[in-house]
Amino acid sequence: MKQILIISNRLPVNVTINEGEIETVPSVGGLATGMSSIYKYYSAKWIGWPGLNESDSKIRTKIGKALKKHEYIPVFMQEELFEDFYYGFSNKTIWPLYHYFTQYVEYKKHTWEAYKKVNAFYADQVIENAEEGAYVWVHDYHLQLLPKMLREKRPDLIIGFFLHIPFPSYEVFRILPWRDEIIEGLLGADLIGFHTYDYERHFLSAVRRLRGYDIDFNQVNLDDRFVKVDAFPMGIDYEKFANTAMKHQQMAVKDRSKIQQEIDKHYLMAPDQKLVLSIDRLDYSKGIANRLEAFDYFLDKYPEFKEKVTLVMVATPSRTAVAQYQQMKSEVDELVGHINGKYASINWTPIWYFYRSFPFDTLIDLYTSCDIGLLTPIRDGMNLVAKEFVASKVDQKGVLILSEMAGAAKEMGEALIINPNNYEEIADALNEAMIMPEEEHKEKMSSMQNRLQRYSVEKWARDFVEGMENTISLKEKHYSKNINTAIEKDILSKYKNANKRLLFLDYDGTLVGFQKRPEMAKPDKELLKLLDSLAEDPKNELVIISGRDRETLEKWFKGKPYTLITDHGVWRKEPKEDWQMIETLHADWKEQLRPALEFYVDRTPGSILEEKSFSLAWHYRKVDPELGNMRAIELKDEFMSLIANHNLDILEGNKVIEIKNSGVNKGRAAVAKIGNNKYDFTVAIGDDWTDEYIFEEIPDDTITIKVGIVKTAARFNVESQKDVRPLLKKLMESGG
Ligand code: GDG
Repeated sequence: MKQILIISNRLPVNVTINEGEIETVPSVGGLATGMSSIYKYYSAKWIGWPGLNESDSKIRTKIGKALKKHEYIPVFMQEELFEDFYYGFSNKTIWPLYHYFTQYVEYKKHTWEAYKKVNAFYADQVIENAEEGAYVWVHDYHLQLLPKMLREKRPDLIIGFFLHIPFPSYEVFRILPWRDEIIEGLLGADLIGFHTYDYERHFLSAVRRLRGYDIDFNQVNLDDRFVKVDAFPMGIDYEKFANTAMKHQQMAVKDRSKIQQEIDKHYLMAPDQKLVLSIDRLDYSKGIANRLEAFDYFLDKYPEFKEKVTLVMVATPSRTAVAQYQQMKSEVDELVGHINGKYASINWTPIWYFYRSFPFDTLIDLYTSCDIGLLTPIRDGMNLVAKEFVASKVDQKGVLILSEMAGAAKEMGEALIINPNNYEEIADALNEAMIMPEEEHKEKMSSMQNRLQRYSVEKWARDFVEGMENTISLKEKHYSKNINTAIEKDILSKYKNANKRLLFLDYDGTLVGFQKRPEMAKPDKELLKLLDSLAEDPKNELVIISGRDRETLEKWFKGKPYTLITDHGVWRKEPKEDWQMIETLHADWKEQLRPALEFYVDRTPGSILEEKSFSLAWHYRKVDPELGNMRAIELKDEFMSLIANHNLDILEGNKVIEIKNSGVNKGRAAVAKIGNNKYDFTVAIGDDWTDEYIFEEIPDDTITIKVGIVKTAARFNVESQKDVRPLLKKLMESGG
């Protein structure tokens, strides 16, 4: 069985020390249920904080031993470090920022340092426990640096990361001083998962804008590997909620929980009253204050419901050490007091407010007994309470009112969806829920239940792990053409044994890396030396084949013993000879099209127009990546009709769009260069889309090599531009 390690800030277990004796009680939260569904296929271990920071090393060891039977590995931290990491950076920086509460975000260097330290600490624990090639699934915002830390030390691991909270839009994310480190940290993973497509979109946008990486649908192409990004909406343990709810409903009255008996009594006294339920951690993101204000507004706007409705509000204490949570607690206490004071009568209290946590069975009683679920988060990654409420409605009687800002709203379209800041809308939804006919309850509930039953937390976990597995086969597909030691050996021996060799080398992105401006990519000394030594071998003919103009290449390679093919195959220059035009071309069209391209340059900051003898090239490497891509599509679209009847082509390169005479391409130029000559070794190396013409048109026995791990007609790949020179060097050396 393959190993999987699950890493989260908190282990799913409660540890207590009673007179030196350790007691461990696993907590059966949603995540633990989801994970248990993959235990059948993997040998699993869970690494995380056990909920206490024991400093005595003997007791630590004892706790470690007690947890071992559950396959849990505790991470202990010094109290101060934990404070800065957990209450500090995680909950005073990331949490408010990702939930769009920018006014609460703290930017403290020492808490960031603690965050880094704790992530590194976790990395050590993972590395110590991970078998070769193990799967590692990292959870949530506390551990965003962990994927990169693991990747650096253990490239053999398959790493997945799932974020349980929203990923904010780029405009908000960019506020963070450590945004680049966080993005790079996450990109250490093979698979990154979010609850919704919106969060995925925001993340990809931040990746593109901050780091400039290329994105192909939901795949980030890094220099040497790629990262898959996808949406996996987390589900719940549906059967557990539905079955427990069913069991409770069939229970004899005397066996029911205390709270259920109280509710039963209440309904006996006020049979036409309805209960509205809300359950959340007391957190500013959950929109508790605005819910109360909207409830107040509802009672004002629809006075007919006075004495007919009660809001049952459960707020579970959370992060009580953080100032904003303390302030919010006072605010909520005050609001509840204010509303109850304003409307209460001898027979009616508008709000029953519980500031505490309840056992699971009580939770089910609340879900089944209350008529309306009212969940109004300002921002919420998913909101599982909404799903649990629906799953527990086994009689399909009940209405859910849900904020559009919760990830769950994306899947629960049958709920009454509201904007949590719009009291009018909330009040109207409450009215609608109060008077909704029961057939409609049933209709809405059953569609939501069907979906929740299908996409349970078990399915969610299996899907994510399957996503991780798929990255392996994807990698294999990509890397199958990668030049490994055996292939390299074969190429080198063919080179060695050949007497007449031809080498086609693309320039930008192959021999040199990309620069912000094209003229900055001059050949360096090391490159010239390498090319010279290759060209000096009398068995070799070296060809630089590029989309660049002939003036530039002539300047850079003046007097060199190589053939130059420029302008995508318009011109060729043999050593010591003059330039020759390979194809007969015309350039009168340039006058007509230039103004339209200049218009694009004016409207797209950072883009430039390059004029070549027989083509016009619009470069957008320095443009904001999203704008650049959008404009490129626009430009292609517009020019498609402009160039009709002109015998022209639009050529798309790496961050450049070129308009040129049709029929001219590097492939034709390469074939023309070969002519009737017989070579016993031909190699062509290129990174660009325009090099695909060479790969396609050149004779089949050519060793064609694509730079980068993308789809290609070439026979082989190397991972990045950095691999090209070492390969050429090896060729040169093997030539004797
Ligand atoms: C984060 C994201 C995302 C609550 N009170 C009691 C109690 N609960 C249980 C509920 C539910 C869970 O806690 C709360 O989950 P939520 O999803 O609603 O919210 P967060 O805690 O903020 O969770 C959130 C989630 O991660 C998963 O990815 O959905 O967006 O913020 O399961 O039942 N359980 C018991 N007593 C209580 O009083 N027993």
